[in-house]
Amino acid sequence: MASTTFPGGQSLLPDPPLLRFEALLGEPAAHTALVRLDAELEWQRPSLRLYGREHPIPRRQVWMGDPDARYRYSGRDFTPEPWHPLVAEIRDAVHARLDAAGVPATFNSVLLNRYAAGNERMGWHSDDEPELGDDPLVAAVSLGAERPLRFRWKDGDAAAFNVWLPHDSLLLMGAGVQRQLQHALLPRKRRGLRISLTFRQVCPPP
Ligand SMILES: O=C(O)CCC(=O)C(=O)O
Ligand SMILES: [Mn+2]
Repeated sequence: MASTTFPGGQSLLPDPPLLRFEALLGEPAAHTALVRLDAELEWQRPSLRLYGREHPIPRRQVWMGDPDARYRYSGRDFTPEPWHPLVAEIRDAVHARLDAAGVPATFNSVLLNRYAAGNERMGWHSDDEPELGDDPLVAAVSLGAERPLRFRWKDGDAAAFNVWLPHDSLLLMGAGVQRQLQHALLPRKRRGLRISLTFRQVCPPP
């Protein structure tokens, strides 16, 4: 896939914008973050109802954020856990990196995903829940094993493509990405632990 450089990052797609930044936290901070988030969060494996049957999700997760950032995800209501200080630090690093790149954003919540190995995954979806408003920005931080996030277009026949997410990288899915594309973290052989943090701005209910 063609890519151009961007202040402090790489533009992978101009429209809608997909930007990838590397070395968000630097080492050893990124490694420490992976180890501490793995150990210190209360990782959950909720079940989702599909065709009348309960299926535990094929990964673990934690929903975290400001108290009013309530969220419906795959048919369930999530009340956020209060900010873990390390996650708040990562959020601030995301804000600073995006500011420096001229794409300011503010996030009040984050879905953390923990994939123990390459068989754990997330299916095709868009982050387009009504609470996120029109054309939300979603910023995904990756720690641990490098895996590709696969994208496919909702309309037309342009080819699906992979965006590789190295340890300590940040992917900004800009305005229009959720409307025009779906993404999935497909299974991948021989991969170790990966934790992703997908930051969002939830609009509080009126
Ligand atoms: O783990 C990832 O990089 C993707 C996670 C994701 O798509 C989500 O949290 O909505
Ligand atoms: Mn997503």
